[in-house]
Amino acid sequence: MGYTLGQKLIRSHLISGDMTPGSEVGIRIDQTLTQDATGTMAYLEFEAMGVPRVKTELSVAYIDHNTLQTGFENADDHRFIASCAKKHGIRFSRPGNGICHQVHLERFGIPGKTLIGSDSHTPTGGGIGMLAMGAGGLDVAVAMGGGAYYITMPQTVFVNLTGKLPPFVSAKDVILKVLQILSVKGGVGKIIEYGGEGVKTLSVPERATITNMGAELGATTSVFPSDEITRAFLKAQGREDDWTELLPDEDAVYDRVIDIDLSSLTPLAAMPHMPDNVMPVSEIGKIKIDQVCIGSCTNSSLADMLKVAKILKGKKVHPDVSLVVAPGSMQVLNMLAQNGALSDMIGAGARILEAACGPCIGMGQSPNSGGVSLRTFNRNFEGRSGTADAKIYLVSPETAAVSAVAGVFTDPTTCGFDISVEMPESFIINDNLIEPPAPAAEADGVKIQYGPNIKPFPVTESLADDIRAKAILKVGDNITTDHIMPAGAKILPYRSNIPYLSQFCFRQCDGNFAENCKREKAGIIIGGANYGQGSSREHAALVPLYLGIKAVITKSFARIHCANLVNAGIVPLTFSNPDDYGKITQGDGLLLPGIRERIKNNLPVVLNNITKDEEYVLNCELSERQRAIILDGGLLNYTKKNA
Ligand code: MIC
Ligand code: SF4
Repeated sequence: MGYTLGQKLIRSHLISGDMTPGSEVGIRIDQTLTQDATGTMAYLEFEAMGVPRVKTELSVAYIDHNTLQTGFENADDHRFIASCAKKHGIRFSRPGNGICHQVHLERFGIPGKTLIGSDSHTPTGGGIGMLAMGAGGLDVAVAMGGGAYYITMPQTVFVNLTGKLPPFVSAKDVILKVLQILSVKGGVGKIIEYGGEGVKTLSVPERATITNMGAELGATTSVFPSDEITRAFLKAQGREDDWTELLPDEDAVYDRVIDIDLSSLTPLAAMPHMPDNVMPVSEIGKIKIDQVCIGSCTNSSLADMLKVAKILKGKKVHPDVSLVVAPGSMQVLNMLAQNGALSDMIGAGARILEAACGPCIGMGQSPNSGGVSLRTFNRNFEGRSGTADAKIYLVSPETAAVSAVAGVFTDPTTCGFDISVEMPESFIINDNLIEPPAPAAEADGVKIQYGPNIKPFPVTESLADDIRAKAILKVGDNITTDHIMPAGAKILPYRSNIPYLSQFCFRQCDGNFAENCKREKAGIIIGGANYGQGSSREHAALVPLYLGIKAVITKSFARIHCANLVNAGIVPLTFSNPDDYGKITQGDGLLLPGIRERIKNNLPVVLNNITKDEEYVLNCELSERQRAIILDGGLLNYTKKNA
């Protein structure tokens, strides 16, 4: 029996475990990336581990999220990260150089290598055949220190692509189709592997759009084969030597096969407020729009931007629409400037932003009250844009640009514009915004620069014998980490200040959450299915930890968030009978008797509802390693103890 491509990549990096789906495997990590919103914490954790230099083949620290600099906080954090990078052997991608995933694909990604990043869209690298995964900051810190990264061995879904995309239908429509089929929880515990004849018709940026937004499926990662198209992309980046061919075995066995005929696809949109709430653009109707945002790690490649510029050339952005464009990297922006496409965008009335995440994470450009915003981004969770009642639709660059001119939601296949663009044979190679680390011999002399916004992270304690606390909060299905720990311009600058962040925790679900926690000093959260979907931010675990959350009991968890809870020493549990979820009311007094002994000895966990005088059986689906981490009170304690 042959191997899938994902299995081959895992096999070539396997450190521990057996590759049976569902069991834990430890993987050697070749490359890491961090971004600044999660990076400050990751480097504080790395510092706490006391490892002088990273042990990976390559580690890169990007600044791309917190670039607004409305106060000293961001700039201080940039300096802190820059000094850590210099000292510990990490490359530093300065603000303005672009979004981590776009830059990493252009300048550093290598087919066949493993990559983990403290950002959930790290699977973008799967577009060139990397095994690339999002992880919590602490997991990235451990990998930088030479430790393995642990995942539950995934199943594989094979997406068999045939045909060729029609004009005006794009890679974004492919991944929206997959989201429509699988939903935001359909990828949990799975690798989504793309193959079939249709793959040959997709360029690397198109593949990367698809693997990027595989994060919204909850998938462990997504991957494309590395072929001649990958080679041509790397050659254009001056990196042909980094190329190797990577294909699945011909007799590979997949757990599920999904057939998609690219030629049958039409433009799609994810309606407010979930990426899997997908409808054909042609059926949405001519809704009046207020804003269009083009960019983000999903759709900010040169190819995307050139198509947008071609649509805008010689036209005028509708007077009722604000169009903003954020190219994905310095390379993309520079090339747009050089070939005149930037002028076409500016001339039409586009507002050009720096190469960064920007509006995707609510860092500016919040829509007007109740505004309709079409975005080429990957997440449209309620409130994420910074305007609580805005309606965000996720679309392709083609749909976005055509609609910006029309002023109403428009199916681009009906516009009759010409969008044929020619891709250059080579890209501008200019790494002026990437700083190398100090040579090892000089590293000792580099001083880490801490700003006043950096506060120590919460102290964790080893697991108590029993947990007794109220059901401090009860929430429904598909709760995102944006619900748990919101981002946006007012909050994101405080990612290294957990006490300050804590006042915003769960604000959208229960405005009194933080106060209740402070009064009770301990709490248990009750959640529905796919709890913690979305980002990799470990703050969604560290802040609840700071507020005294001891356990989270749900119908099911999203992968990265569950790992972050374990790393923080918070016990993740699931209902053995999902109906028991309905029996608990917020405020009920709960007891997890003998939890320490039960976790230690891998015995069934029971939950006493003291208020209702009921008992429920819970699952604790943790590996032996994870149980040990929980007993020690989190990964940092565990790592120090076992170092
Ligand atoms: C996001 O898109 O939600 C983010 C901001 O990039 C996060 C990381 C973070 O919260 O810092 C992610 O996707 O992991
Ligand atoms: Fe940045 Fe948005 Fe991508 Fe997150 S999803 S890395 S905020 S561009």
